[in-house]
This record gives sequence, C-alpha cells and structure tokens, in this order.
Amino acid sequence: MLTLYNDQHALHHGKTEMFRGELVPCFEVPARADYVLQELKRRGLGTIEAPGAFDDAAITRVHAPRYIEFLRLAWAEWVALDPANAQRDALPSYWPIRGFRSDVLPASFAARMGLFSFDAGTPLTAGTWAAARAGAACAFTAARRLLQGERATFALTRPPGHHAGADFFGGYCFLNNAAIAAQTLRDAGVQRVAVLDIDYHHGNGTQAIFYERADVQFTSIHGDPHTEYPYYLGYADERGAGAGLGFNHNLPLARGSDFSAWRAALHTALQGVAAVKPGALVVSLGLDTFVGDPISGFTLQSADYLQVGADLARAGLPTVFVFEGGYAVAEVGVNAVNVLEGFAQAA
Ligand code: OKP
Ligand code: ZN
Repeated sequence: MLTLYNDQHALHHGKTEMFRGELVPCFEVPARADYVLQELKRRGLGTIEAPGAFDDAAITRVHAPRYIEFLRLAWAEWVALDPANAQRDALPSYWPIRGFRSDVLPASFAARMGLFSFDAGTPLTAGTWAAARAGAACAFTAARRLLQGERATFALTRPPGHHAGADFFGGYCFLNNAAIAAQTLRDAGVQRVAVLDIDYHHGNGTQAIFYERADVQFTSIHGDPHTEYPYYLGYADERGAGAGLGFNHNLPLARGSDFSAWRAALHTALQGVAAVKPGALVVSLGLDTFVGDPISGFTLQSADYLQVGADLARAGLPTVFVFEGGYAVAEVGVNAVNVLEGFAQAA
C-alpha cells in the first residue's frame, strides 16, 4: 500500500476546544499522525511518499471560493485584531442560525468565523491553512496514484476532513480530504465513486457536498446522532435529494455497539456500494470506533481492524483510504495500520 504523508500536518496544533463551558486540551493532536507513520514504518507496509505537484484547483472543485479565501487569510485577520491574538487560537462565538442572513459576507472577522463554522471545538491556528492545504494535496495525490494503477493508497494527513462542508469548518475539519479525493477521481473520468465513512462520527460535510449527486454515493456507519456528535445530521431517513435521491445511506448505531453489530452494518454498507457498481472507493478511515477512544462509544478491539480491512478488500475496488478521527493516541497507529494490513493481505 502506497502512503501519501502530509509532513506539514503539525503546523496545525490547536491548544484548546470548548467543552461543557470550559476550554479543554484538544483531542485532535499532531501525535496522532506521528503514531500512524511510526507504525507504518515499523511494519514495513509499503512505501511512504510526499504528495506531488498540486494547485488549489482541486480544492475549488469541492469548496466555495469565499470560504477558501476566508481560510487563507483568517490567521492574519485574527492577529490584526489584536497582536496578543498571536498567542491564542481563534474560536467562533456567534452563528447565523435559522432566520439570520448567510448571503451577506460581514466585515467583522468574528462574524465570518461563525458564518463559516458550526461548533466551538475547532480552533483555527497559525498553521491551519498550510496544514490543511497540504492535506488536500495528499488526498489529491492519493487519488491520482490510484488512477495510475495502484490497487490502494492511503492519505495520511491531519487535520481530518469529513465534517467540513463546501463552505464550513467544524469537528476538527477544515478541508474535506475524502471529498477532494472522490472529486479528483470523478474529474479523471471515473463514472461513479463510492465514499464509505467508517469514522465514529457521521460525515456530515461529505454527505452535504454530494447530497444531490448520483455520481458520488455516500455511505456512513456512525454513532446515532440522537445522542452523538454532530447531532444534526446522520439519520437513516437522509437518502439524498434530486438526482442524488437514493445515493446517500446512513447506518446509525446505538452508543455502546460492539464489533458484531458494527460488522453487520459494514456488510450492509458494502452491499449498497456494490449495487451502484462504482469504479473506485474512498474510505474515510476513522479509528475512533475503538473501545479505548476517549470521545466515542463503540467497542471495537485492535484485532477487529484487521477484519475490517479484509472486508473492505473483498469489495474488489481500487481504494483510497483517507485518515480521519481516532483519539486513543497511543493505539491509533496500530489500529489504522491493522486496517491497511488486513486490506493488503486480502487484496
Ligand atoms: C471529529 B472526527 C469532545 C466532544 C466532541 C467533536 C468531535 C469531533 C470528531 N469533547 N466534539 O469525526 O473524529
Ligand atoms: Zn470521529
């Protein structure tokens, strides 16, 4: 398995996120990717390369121009408000919910932070744009290398992407790496792409990006949004709209679900994937389904991830894996590489 590694990822290192009225240390830390890289090397699972040549056109195919512009300039604007801001992360405090205007682009930076976000848990830092942009390059290159004949590729990057929509950040995500990979495959002529999101949290950003499209099917297995983040999307009755009706599949599972329940959902998901005969598969690879994850509620064990990889390989599709969540930091490397090794051995 070829890994495309974002060696700029640590430029994004948030200090704190809002949780129950307090700022607590970020769960989404640089060490997550370091552990995965270290485990890939330790087990000698394929080669590790830097992403290739990249321009922002691949980002623009998925994200709105005014949002990209906002992200690019956000840190400079934040520091311009107050030089002391250079020492603290930017977090939003105001959001335009129902009844407010979202067509107007306010002059106020604080107002634009809220316009382009949906939670207070996603700090924007000095290196966020550079890290996220390099991550998009990773996802893009992972897709391109698949087109050039690789059986499977792995975009090892952070911050993650699947909560980011066309024009919003949240859930630790800024640019939707999985969507960028899927769109890159489409733009190269792959007629239909399936995105399978196995992170604990519903991939609301990816769903929203492709909701009205039949050319990219989206399937997600995740904690029931009645009780789990991101709460406001991810229900089973969300089936797609317009041309995309029938191309969106949510498989919510109760908090506490074990591997046998999870694996049954995976088999259901893979049947749906096979039904649309895609030319390629993009897997949003979250490892926060692990029993030891500090912010999630499923009970998968490390060995189960070998089985997950093998099950995914049996779909028989060229596959791009994109790293998403997983916050049991010391175990995330073993768990991620178990999926990849299980895949490689069964492929
Ligand atoms: C991102 B990804 C923790 C509350 C949860 C947001 C979770 C984002 C998960 N104190 N806050 O899908 O792994
Ligand atoms: Zn997650």
